[in-house]
Amino acid sequence: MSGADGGEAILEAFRRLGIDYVISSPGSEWAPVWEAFARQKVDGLAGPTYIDCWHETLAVDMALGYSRVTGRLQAVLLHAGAGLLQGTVGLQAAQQAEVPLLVMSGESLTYGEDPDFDPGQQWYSNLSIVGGPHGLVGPLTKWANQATSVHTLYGMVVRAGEMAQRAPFGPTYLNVPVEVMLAPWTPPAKMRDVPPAPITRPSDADIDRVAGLLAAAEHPVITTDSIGRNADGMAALVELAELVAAPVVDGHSCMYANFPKDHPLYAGFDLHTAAKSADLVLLVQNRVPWYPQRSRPDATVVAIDDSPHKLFMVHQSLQADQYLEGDVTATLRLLSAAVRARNVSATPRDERAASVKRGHDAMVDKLRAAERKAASTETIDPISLIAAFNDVLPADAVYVDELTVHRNAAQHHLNWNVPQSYFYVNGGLGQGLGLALGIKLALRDRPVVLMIGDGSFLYNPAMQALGASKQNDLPILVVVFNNQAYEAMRGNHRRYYPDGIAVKNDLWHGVHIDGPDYAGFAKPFGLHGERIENRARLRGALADGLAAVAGGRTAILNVMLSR
Ligand SMILES: Cc1ncc(C[n+]2csc(CCOP(=O)(O)OP(=O)(O)O)c2C)c(N)n1
Ligand SMILES: [Mg+2]
Repeated sequence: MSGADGGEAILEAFRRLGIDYVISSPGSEWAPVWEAFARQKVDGLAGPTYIDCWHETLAVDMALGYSRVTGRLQAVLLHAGAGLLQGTVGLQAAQQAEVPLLVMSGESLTYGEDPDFDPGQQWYSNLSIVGGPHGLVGPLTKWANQATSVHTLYGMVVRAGEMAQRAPFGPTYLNVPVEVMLAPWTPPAKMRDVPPAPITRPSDADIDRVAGLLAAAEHPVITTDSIGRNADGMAALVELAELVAAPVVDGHSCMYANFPKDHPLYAGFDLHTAAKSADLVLLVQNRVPWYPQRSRPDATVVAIDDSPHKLFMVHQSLQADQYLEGDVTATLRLLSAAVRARNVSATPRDERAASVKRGHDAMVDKLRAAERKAASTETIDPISLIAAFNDVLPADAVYVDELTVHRNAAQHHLNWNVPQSYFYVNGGLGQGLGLALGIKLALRDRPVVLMIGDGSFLYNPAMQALGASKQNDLPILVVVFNNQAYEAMRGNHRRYYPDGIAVKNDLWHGVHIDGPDYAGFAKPFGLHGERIENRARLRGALADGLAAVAGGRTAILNVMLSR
């Protein structure tokens, strides 16, 4: 590799880390990496694909979406401090979703004082950050630092990537000075392909102790927020739940399709009721089981997580009696094997399964009754919209959820039954479009539906995302749940001031949105758009949108809701 410099060191590190995509919202510091990408192409080398985005939020969120599906590390290149700051909402979302991500941006060390090198006067006049850009993102990352020299650069990129992929999973950040990237680089004599992070697991003794609790429990309950983060997490949870006939409840901060909705052991979202008579509760990757925290039932509580105490939370009250720490899917498989070895007696288990099924059937009857009621008007109730998804979209559709007041209805009524069919958009508003595009990048054969509030849509870099959808051939179905308001703000105002002046006089602040024609944004990009006001048109409009997506064009459906 004669003539190689720090840019080549970075790309070689990405190759060795097995990174698929380098997603960037560009800045002038990246010329050395672009040079290395040009060399990769000219020399016909295998390596990551480079994607340019028109906004940093979008770049981080696309990488985040891809990693939330694949669990695999991707790289994001942003610009200096300013671009990094635009990406920080996505960075916080990655931290909270515990997704491995390697984010980098640059600075200059010489500011024009080196007579032999002009980095560009912008670094001197505008771009410097006192303390370095890594100082901006310390609290949002697992590790943030400056690359100290071209000699350490390759190793630091590899290490930052390796760290991001170990529990607690999360983003790491490297500030790479321009001078470091431009310096000649001699590759180390030995370079290795980075092995995947090992699967960690609890001890046999700990597994056996919890298997004993499960075998002896009369009313075990399982609750999870995000076992669906692991591609085979759902199957592992089904196996264990069936072995002990435990109802499975989605937690307050349900982020994924964790358990098939049509499974007779699926018990909805009400942990408080489900756990009332429980003698054993398994928290399976559930970081916020009790709210309020005093609602913890009088049961033995076992927390199962790769890192139960979340470093990014200010307060967390698991109140666990026992812990199983390590890879959660592996732990569930080990638990299943240990329970099976104990020969749980069939009679109480089968009676319990029948009782849980009765509860499940009653819950489903209630949901269908609510859907029939919602279908009694000409206007579109949000429940009717979700019921229409269930009717029109295929079973493998992937739902991405950036809803607020309608999230409850979506989570209850959507029929997700296969892994990776639901992704909650965590972090601040404005991440949904990028996340959905990144998910589509990873799941090209499945239809991806973004459910998004009208207010949330306006927080997104929408133009930039529609451009990225077109440029990268990532067609998605965007459905705007349009209630012409930040309705959540009104709800909260009412909760704090139920008899207040605003309620009495119907005088609201922070609520009204005089929004644009959301479907109209499709036109400049040659995409599909429709505004839907009538329930009778709903299924047809969804089918047309889906057909546009199948034909390679993103569709925006602006659905006017009655509430
Ligand atoms: C970045 C960011 N800014 C502000 C908020 C506060 N916030 C939460 S919900 C919401 C309103 C969202 O409006 P919309 O998507 O229309 O949902 P609706 O309230 O109508 O259900 C706002 C402003 C936020 N969550 N994130
Ligand atoms: Mg709204």
